[in-house]
Amino acid sequence: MVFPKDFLWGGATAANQCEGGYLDGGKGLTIQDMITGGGIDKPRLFWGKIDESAFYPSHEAVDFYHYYKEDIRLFGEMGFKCYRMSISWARIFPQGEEKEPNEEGLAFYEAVFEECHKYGIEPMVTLNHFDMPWNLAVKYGGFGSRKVVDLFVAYAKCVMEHFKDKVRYWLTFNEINFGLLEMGAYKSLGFVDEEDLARKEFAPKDTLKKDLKVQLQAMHHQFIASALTVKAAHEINKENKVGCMISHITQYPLTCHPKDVLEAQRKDRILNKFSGDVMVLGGYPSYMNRWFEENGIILKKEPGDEKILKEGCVDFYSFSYYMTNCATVREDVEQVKGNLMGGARNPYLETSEWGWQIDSDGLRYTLNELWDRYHIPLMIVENGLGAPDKVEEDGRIHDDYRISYLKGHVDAMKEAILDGAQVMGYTAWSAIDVVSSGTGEMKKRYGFIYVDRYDDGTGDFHRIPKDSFYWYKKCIASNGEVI
Ligand code: BGP
Repeated sequence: MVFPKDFLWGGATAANQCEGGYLDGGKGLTIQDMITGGGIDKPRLFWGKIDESAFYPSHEAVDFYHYYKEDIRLFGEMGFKCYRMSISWARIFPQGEEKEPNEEGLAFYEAVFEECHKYGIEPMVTLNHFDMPWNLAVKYGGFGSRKVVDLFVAYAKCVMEHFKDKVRYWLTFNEINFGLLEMGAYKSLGFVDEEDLARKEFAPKDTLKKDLKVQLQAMHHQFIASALTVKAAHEINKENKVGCMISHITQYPLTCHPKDVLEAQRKDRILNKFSGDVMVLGGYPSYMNRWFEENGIILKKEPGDEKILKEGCVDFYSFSYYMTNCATVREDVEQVKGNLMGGARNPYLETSEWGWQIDSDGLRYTLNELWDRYHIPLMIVENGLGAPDKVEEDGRIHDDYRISYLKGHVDAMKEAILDGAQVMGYTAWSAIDVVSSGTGEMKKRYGFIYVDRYDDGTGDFHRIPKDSFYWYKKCIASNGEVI
């Protein structure tokens, strides 16, 4: 058997994309509650307040808030060993800065964890998956302010204490490297862009943000918040394991021209490796010095920050993996879209309907690279295919395209383990259909379970296991041997 016997097979979701119940149980507004649904060519709208006549996908999402028992039962039926989910900060501290937590919010997650344990499912909790309380974004400019570090750490400590007997695995920030990009400035760092507000459109580009100085300072605050959380997690329960979570968009040189090879290395360092190096190795890598200098970035650090980073190294490296991109110094090449950012088209790869390049071999390559670099357990906490599934006449969803995508990636993981990488788990994105993070659509489905919910707000939320549900069940039952 190639996969270790305690391998964490499962699926992932995020609170803002699945829960709904956006004001239920005393929850406060989050930055996600303020942007409307969109589509691949349809911008999402943003007024900085809620317009009752518009459709906001996070408000009801797929109503996990009320369906969690049924959903977790289905996860149990698939044989999940692990369910990666997130706690919504604003369910616990509605404005982000109360002195006491909201008991109803804690009770909701308590019930969710109990349900997981009933089926032998280990919860893995992301503390912040793109849904900062709206109040913190408006009042403090999100992580731009050092004050938000304290507020985040207070929240993290509160939930880690409260659930210390129920949760072993924690992730601090989802795709922390996203903060470098223009899109991530809002979702990850909590910056409200005056230009977006003025044109009433949430339309950030998938490029590096122009205001890198402010962004890097905010990311520094996140790194400090994350390191303090890791330290606290170990003090609260020495069995706790905390991971970083990086969106790893592996970069290949488009050609073997040495300039393209260097360009791929440059992009890989800035976009992928930088955040992981800080969180795993406990300090800023030297290759960033030059880039900081060239971009006029001088971080404001407090005395003791270096020590905090050193003492707050993560226990495992987790990442999302959807695709690879090509890097080149040439400008006249065809581009493709992507998860967080695009790149040059790879002529050897097919793309999904949303233009993301599918590359299972790239996962093997990435796992090997990461293992060689860090030598700590690796976990793929997101991987999957967004597709517009259809309920067929027989009432079922025949998503063989998704099965083939997942098969390829499970097989790649197996090869990487044989190559010598230590991989501790795999939670596919997504456990159940959820609202898409990028476009805010329901049409872009990833789940093993179909949800009757559509982009015009119709649907009765009933659940239907897809063909991939039964495929994954067999895969898990055989510990990855039958795929
Ligand atoms: C990652 C996010 C997820 C998820 C996924 C798929 O960046 O962590 O929240 O949604 O991408 O992206 P999308 O939903 O835009 O297709």
